[in-house]
Amino acid sequence: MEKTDFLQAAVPTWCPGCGNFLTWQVLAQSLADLQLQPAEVAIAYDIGCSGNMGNFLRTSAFLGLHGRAIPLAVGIKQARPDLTVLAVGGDGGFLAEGTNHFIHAARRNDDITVILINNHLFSLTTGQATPTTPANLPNKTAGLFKQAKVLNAPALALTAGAGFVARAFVGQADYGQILMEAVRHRGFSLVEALSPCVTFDPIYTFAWYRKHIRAVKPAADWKKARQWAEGGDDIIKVGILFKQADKSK
Ligand SMILES: Cc1ncc(C[n+]2csc(CCOP(=O)(O)OP(=O)(O)O)c2C)c(N)n1
Ligand code: SF4
Repeated sequence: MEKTDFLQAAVPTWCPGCGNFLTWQVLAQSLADLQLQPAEVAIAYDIGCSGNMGNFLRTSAFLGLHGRAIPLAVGIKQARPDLTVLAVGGDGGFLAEGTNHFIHAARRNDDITVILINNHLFSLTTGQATPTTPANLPNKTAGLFKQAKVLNAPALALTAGAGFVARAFVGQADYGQILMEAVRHRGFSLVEALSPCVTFDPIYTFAWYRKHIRAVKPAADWKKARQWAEGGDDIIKVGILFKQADKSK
């Protein structure tokens, strides 16, 4: 298979420069490199800018309700265990509306790959705060809620018992390798994709990420992974933070 076999003819409607373009292209390439056929892959999409990817990737797809892509993916996998099943959505969909599904799919070790495209905002609805919005990021709901603690997707997945947890900046050279490893993993796998929203986020830009990410080597040490997930000092650890042997069998 070629990357183009996984791409629809439609031109994406994202803002020029949006990080979603990279996930779209890199995921298509990764699925082709995994030697999968488009019909062997089913992707459940959330509602949001990220979820619009369902219109531009050529696989079996289900564009569901906001916050519900993960249970859709779980249901697809249960009905068709032969398929490679992914859920693609935003930090709003997976960590606000659908947090419960995220936690329980990780806890149950459902055999799906979750690509959580973290742009720090509810972007399709023009930039309100989600549970991942840093306190310093201007947004349309600033002042309404105190962001006492932001949710950290890799840390939450680790706490819930996920066996494969990764974080990647969408512009890093090995993003595709990380996606491929996540899809290969049997059991629940998470890739938090750090993806700039060039329209509503003036701080966490491509340039910002290039200065602040540090790659780590894949580990099987849960405590270390938890530390890497939490980070600190404005340095964000990227790579496969945690990978344990297949628990799904
Ligand atoms: C149940 C439900 N609640 C709220 C909405 C409104 N809504 C549509 S898109 C969206 C924001 C999506 O944000 P996120 O999941 O972070 O994805 P992004 O657009 O940032 O990629 C919201 C709140 C909805 N469609 N359905
Ligand atoms: S609003 Fe942000 S996330 Fe949505 S398409 Fe534009 S740049 Fe991308």
